Amino acid sequence: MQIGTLKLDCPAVMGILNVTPDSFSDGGQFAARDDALREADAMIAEGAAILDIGGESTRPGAADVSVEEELDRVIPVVEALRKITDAPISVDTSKVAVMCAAANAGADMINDVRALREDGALAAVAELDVAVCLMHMQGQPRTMQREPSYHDVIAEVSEFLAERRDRCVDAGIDQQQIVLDPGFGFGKSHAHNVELLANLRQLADIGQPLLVGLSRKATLGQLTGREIDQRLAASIAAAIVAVMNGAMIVRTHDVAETLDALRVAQAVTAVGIMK
Ligand code: 7PM
Repeated sequence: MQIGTLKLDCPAVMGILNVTPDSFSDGGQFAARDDALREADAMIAEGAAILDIGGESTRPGAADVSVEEELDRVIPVVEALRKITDAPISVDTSKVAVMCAAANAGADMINDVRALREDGALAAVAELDVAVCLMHMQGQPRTMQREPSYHDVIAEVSEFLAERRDRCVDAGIDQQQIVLDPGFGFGKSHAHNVELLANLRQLADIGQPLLVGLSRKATLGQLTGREIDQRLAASIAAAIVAVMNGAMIVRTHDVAETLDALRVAQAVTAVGIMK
């Protein structure tokens, strides 16, 4: 498995780069792009193995963003970043036009919280030379947290991800380019999230590398009683549980701290393998 220049031979950190109008300076489009590039540079310096660039259209509860708006936000950043770094770039989108433009601008992976279920997405990605992250989500972002419900959350998420993987392979996507993600917080109660984290190994057994996004999420707020900007320790603990249960990519806001923690887990795991 290889994503751009990233060999997934041990767990890696994915740095989250939001490019929304409100996440950066109000100095206009070019200033916002410069802010994003500075932030990206800092995350690479801290050891991010891959960056995930998102135009916010897929965030829980977020209003829909038009194709034009998402293209305007994301593509200039991908282009500029590609000029200054070999670091693998992932683009968080469900829109076919953004997937194509991102790949043309040099993106290495499409991170789709809808797992290529939009019309034309499977066929489009099959034509592009990119990896893909397929995430599980129950319902749609605006309403998915109202009443998440499962008979057996592990079995249902597992079946969904294996089925989407198979559909991708049938559509002509290289199996070596497919990453799976349980989608923590996407149509899941607190109890569902904890059950998934505890049983992540079953999802790893599907046979594709697993990506997990737990950084600062509400479930960690529930466990600790802490606000979003006070969830670093909980995020790191969750990341370690995830990699000890087979996760290969940890999506995080806090690259340096998460990488330190992963190095400790990696050292212990490496000794375990030698026995
Ligand atoms: C508000 C709530 C803002 C939640 C942002 C979020 C994932 C993702 C996101 C994930 C993959 C966040 C989320 N989460 N993509 N995009 N996996 N593959 O916390 O868990 O960043 S958005």
